Amino acid sequence: MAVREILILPDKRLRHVAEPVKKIDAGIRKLIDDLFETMYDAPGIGLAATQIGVKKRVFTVDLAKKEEPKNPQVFINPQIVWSSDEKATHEEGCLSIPEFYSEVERPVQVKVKYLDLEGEPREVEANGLLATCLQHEIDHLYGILFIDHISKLKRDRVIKKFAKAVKRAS
Ligand code: GNR
Ligand code: NI
Repeated sequence: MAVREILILPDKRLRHVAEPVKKIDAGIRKLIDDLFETMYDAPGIGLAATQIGVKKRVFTVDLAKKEEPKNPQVFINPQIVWSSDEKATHEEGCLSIPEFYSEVERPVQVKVKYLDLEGEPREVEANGLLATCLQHEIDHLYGILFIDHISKLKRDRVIKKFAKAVKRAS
């Protein structure tokens, strides 16, 4: 297990599109271990392989609160197969855009098909925070960030701020 480096905006690799996992082998299991360790270390409630520079359709989630027992969940080759017409707005953040938070409107409910760690097909119907998180993580696998869902004015402002931070550091 290893804590991996989380890519930060404007890293271009955050815009890469991930490829489906063909076989759940030792390499994929190691990737999943690293995703969990990196996610818990951050800490965050979800982490997509894209965020550690791996172009594979995998992400981890744990929505358990600090005082609750851990609830590690892994989603391999996830796909949204249904989303509600009803939308809701929730505040989102992202480990790849540290300390920036904004309200995002998304479908309230989604149905997601995916493979579990054993390669078994599964389906989950989610609402609330899990629905938000699943959509946020699946977006990452397509190179989409939550700032792509906010106003252009706000998005340009945050992109500019992170671009400046890179210049100052070099
Ligand atoms: O830790 C995270 N919190 C969060 C809060 C609201 C909506 C989405 C998220 S996901 C984020 C971790 C992350 O960046 N996952 O990609
Ligand atoms: Ni994120």
